[in-house]
Amino acid sequence: MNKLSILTGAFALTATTGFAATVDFENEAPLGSDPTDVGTSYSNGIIDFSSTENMQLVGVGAPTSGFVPDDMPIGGDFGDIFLTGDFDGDTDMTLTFGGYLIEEISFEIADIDGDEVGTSTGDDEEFVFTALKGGLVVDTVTVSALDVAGDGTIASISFAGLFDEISIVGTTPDGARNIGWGIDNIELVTAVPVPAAGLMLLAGLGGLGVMRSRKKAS
Ligand SMILES: [Ca+2]
Ligand SMILES: [Ca+2]
Ligand SMILES: [Ca+2]
Ligand SMILES: [Ca+2]
Repeated sequence: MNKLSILTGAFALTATTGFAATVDFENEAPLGSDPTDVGTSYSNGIIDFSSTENMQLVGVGAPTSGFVPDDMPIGGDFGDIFLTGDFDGDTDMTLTFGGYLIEEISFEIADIDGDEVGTSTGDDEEFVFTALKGGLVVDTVTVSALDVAGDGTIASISFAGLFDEISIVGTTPDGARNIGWGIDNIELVTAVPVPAAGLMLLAGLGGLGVMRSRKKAS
């Protein structure tokens, strides 16, 4: 292992807490239409959302354009606006953070359901949430219609660690169901990487400070 790779490893492993941010899409009010198509890439705050399908900003309440029934989440507060895919077949969405490393994230997903919630059928939705760093998997959470109360209900997902991407993939076993869902209330804390050499320098400066104050006292 050369000097550079040792330093890189230390850089990746050491971090202090940065700033907190929330994205709840309420800054998009009033929507020109319900839904408002935002295409395959969309940014809000430091979060860049991308998908292979068109994404939509959706108004809570009728008309239904995110999930059935009537875009009304149960067990949480989506405010007036949330984000979703295009309600057509399987779904995917990727969140990246403008180059920031993330230390903590939580977000809410509505309507992971199926025809018969709690009963395994080909129509039960299954969502896999993955946190990645540099394209490598850090952690994975799977939530299916069998895990949550279903229709309209909100599931809270959270990750802690160091990562730079969140991937969301929703499928049904038979691939036949159009997946209705929504994401909202994304709260994150960024991380500030500190190289080990920087920490040693800080420790050294701290030591100097102690020596100085001792000198003063004598
Ligand atoms: Ca609506
Ligand atoms: Ca909202
Ligand atoms: Ca539903
Ligand atoms: Ca659904």
